Amino acid sequence: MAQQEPVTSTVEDGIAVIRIANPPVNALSAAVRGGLAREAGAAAANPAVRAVVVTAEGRTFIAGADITEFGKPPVPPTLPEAIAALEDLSKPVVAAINGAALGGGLEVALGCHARVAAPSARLGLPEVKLGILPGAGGTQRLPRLIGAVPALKLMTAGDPVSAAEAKTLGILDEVAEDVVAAARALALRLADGARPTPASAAANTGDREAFEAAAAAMAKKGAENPSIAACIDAVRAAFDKPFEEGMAIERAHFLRLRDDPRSKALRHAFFAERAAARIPGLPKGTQPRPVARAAVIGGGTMGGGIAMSFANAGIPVTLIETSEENLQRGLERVAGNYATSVKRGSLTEEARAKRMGLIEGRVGLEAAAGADVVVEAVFEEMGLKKEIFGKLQEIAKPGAVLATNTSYLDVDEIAASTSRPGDVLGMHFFSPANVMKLLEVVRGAKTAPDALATAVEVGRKLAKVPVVSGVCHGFIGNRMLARRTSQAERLLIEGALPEEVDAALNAFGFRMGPFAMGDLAGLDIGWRIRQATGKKAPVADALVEAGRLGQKTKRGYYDYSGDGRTGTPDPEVRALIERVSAEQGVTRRSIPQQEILERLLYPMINEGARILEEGIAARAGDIDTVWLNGYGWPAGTGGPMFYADGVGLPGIVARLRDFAGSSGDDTLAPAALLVRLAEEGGSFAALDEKAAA
Ligand code: TC6
Repeated sequence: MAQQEPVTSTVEDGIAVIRIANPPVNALSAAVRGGLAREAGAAAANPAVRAVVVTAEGRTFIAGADITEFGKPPVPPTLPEAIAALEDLSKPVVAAINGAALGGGLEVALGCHARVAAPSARLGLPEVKLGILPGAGGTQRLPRLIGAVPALKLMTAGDPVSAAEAKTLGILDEVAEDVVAAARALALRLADGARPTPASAAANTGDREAFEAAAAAMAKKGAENPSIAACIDAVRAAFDKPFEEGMAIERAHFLRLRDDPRSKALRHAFFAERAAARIPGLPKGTQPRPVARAAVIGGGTMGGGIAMSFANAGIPVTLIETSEENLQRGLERVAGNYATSVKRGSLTEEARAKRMGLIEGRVGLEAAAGADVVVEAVFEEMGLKKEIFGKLQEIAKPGAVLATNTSYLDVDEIAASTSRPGDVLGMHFFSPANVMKLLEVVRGAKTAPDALATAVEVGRKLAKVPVVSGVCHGFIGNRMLARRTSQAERLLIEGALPEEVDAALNAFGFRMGPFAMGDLAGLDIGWRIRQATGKKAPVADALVEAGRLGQKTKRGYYDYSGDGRTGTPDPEVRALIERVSAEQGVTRRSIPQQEILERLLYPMINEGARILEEGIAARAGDIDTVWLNGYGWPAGTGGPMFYADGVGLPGIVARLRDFAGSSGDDTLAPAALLVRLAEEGGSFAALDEKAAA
């Protein structure tokens, strides 16, 4: 079947309206770029055309370059060429921005001679989030149009702004409900007057010193993030060089960054996150159940954070506790969190009042009766959870989704305590729940398809990144984390120190290593779980037994007696670790950083492979999405499974065999799937592609 032409134009009353229709988001594919250049040429050649309007169909104006084309052989025209075809027209060209104008989409608009946007439109240059920089003139036109400092801020933050903000910044000429009508009117006015100055020739770059100060303030970020450094360099050229030279500098940065492994990893993360939203095995036409109201059982830190997530999304929520006293404590914590946000300037007083108004506190489970989704967030105790779900079967209204926020307990066992297991599933939020993006949605053996679809949809409404997991101890994230935790403990016993282990992960890109993280979370959490499950971790147990619970007691793996938050290595801990090594009959040795890294990461990758072969996760990309959004895995390496492909699976298999052999720990032996992929020359990415086809 012939592909429908994605760019068309009609001429009416002297105006050519060029329309882009390339669903789902009007990305700038080769056909769109070619269509824009062709229609620009047609408008130039048609004497009946006095002015041009560029607009698009659907909710988006243009979401940017077609990211799926990166890494494939280039097809002309390039985007800068297509934009030049519009900008170079001697007739005025007005962008009618009907929805999001992102990346190359905003660059198309900047190549037009004027811009009108719908009030709901959002405009931004998110390229840094993909490890690149605006590569179609954004770094040259935007500074010339609105000033180098605001332009640099916009492109280095990567977050879009509203139409109203864009108008204030000077990106837009008008904001109007009927963008095409407003753009037509503006285009005619421009056709009657002098030719407007294109952004490439505008002279608003502004004060050089202010720019250098802004650039200096970003120097640290620039050192960590090559995209930011490139943005600074390219925008500087807007002061120093003619437009064409600036364009060449931008292009060189763009091509270099696009082909860098870091950008490939970030693009993988983008698509993996979107693929995770597709739930495999749902019957066709499964619709989520309507959700107008939520209830959260348990007003602790977690429950309060979950209630805030609902309120932040505009969903009324009942926070339920067992006593008036606990309820007040929970509500006060929530109120305190919001007050802090107002103080920091990240929340307006009006929004705070609205959100608090959506949270109703109640004592007693009966208050869950009106909710369409109930999230239980009480202690990790199976007996307690079963009791609550047993009661909920009577209290919750028919069709309500009954979710547990357990982080490792058996969701099927919880479901079995009700007469409606089809409504039961896990919604595993990450702490702090109002901030962290990840939501593991745990699909029980009896979870109804529409209950599952509801939980995923609710997750999206809460601005979370939902990933579906099957039932197993710890689900996707914590099950893999457990492998890292036990290796971290082993490394201490064999000869490493906490600061060496943490440093290896910091060097890899994690903000926090396992021990700094443990101290922050509280070492008693893991200790309690080990007590309940009969597991041992000699070093961690000894620390807890010595009253070293982490930051909250000012002592854990590190000493926090300074400011309470900065840990320093503690000779007492070293002595304690050396004592445990001696007790275990281990002769301590110095362990190189690379070995530490491999010991921490490869067993996690191995567990990820088992999670895949058991069908707990549907895709390797889902595992990456979990780690990128819930555990601070460094984005530039794409997540554990993507990283494993890059390292090479045969090498990982060989190392795991070494580890298993030298430790006698069978859990370190490579998973069958990992071995098979390594032997076949396969990869996790190829496995996902095959599954998607
Ligand atoms: C750039 O512009 C560089 C220019 C220089 C060139 C020289 N390409 O997010 P959703 C797909 S870099 C290809 O679920 P939403 C997406 O994969 C780019 N595909 O929808 C999904 O496909 P699926 C700078 C894309 O309504 C479908 O569209 N731009 C692209 O929640 C729906 O997406 C950006 O970084 C793309 N550019 O959000 C913007 N974008 O259904 C990236 C989306 O097969 N995009 N898809 O899974 C977004 O931020 C969001 O998609 C959105 C819409 C806000 C546009």
